[in-house]
Amino acid sequence: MSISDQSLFPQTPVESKEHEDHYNKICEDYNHLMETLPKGNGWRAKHLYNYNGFWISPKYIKANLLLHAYFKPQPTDIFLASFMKSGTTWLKALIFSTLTRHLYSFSAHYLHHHGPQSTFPFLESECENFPITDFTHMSSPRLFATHFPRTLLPESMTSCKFVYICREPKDVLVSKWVFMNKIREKDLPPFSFDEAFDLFCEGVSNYGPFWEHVLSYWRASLESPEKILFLKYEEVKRQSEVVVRRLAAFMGIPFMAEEVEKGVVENIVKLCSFENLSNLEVNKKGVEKFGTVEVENREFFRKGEIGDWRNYLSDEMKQRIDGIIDEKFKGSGLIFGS
Ligand code: PAP
Repeated sequence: MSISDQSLFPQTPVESKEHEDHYNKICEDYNHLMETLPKGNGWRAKHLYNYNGFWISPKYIKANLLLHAYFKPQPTDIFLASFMKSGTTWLKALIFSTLTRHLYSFSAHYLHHHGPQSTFPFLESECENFPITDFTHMSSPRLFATHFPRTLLPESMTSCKFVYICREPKDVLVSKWVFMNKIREKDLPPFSFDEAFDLFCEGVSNYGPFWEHVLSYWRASLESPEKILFLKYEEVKRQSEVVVRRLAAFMGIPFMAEEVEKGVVENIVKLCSFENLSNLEVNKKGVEKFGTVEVENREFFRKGEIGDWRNYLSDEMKQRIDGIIDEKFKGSGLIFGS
């Protein structure tokens, strides 16, 4: 199938001739665009395309065009942004349970029977349903997750609050390679760790380059710290309760002293821990659909550790990737522990 084939995206029914023309124009723009974009090796599918400096799948390039055309942010929206495999699932659970702490008891919690993925619509997949989907049915504050880098988002979204989670790049690489192999298209040849490593170092992986993604939010967080809470996986791991309190304050719902005394923060941390979530039936057996791609919930819970890269990277590989990361982040003020 040609990449510019419109059948890749179902014809979206639209309400009026004007809307239809608008939607068709976006499809046409997309088709023209795809003929011009540089191509690189894909991790899940055969190719990724370089769109405004980032390696994105065709489907999500179209999603990005639709996002720009149709998405209407509300001032109270909260976005969770991340480079893939940086701790998104964990943060979904933490943010959701912090926000809804007055709705659920910890003994009969929503997350006991629903995967964390279900708490945040994934913007890229949802965009496939524009202009039918408009998210106006969602109650405020609406929660959305995205892997798009900051610079690919519509300007109108930048006035909303964002939580950004990043993670040590070698652990991201390993986690991403394992995950992509699980969901890799079946007709493609095996995808070795060596190949993934080289591509990652060249910046070629979904939503990469890693460093440009992280820096896009890091710079924005320095400019508007009240709008972007920039977190690291490693600090969430080491100081979970401190982070949960920061999250609550950032979202405008700080914990009251009585809540802290009653152990609410501690309970949220326990509920969302890797040990607890990964052992729930829903996360062992459940399946989540992202557009047309189905993923088993258990694939989002692998080890949940810091430093697993040591089991995959040689000394030489470590030095190469650390060298790239040091150079790319030089002068930014952002450091990753290793
Ligand atoms: P995504 O980009 O597909 O949404 P994301 O949730 O960001 O994935 O990352 C998955 C990683 O977070 C996995 O890391 P690993 O491969 O190194 O193990 C997963 O195990 C880890 N993870 C998921 N939930 C938790 C959690 N509650 N606590 C700590 N780590 C977690």
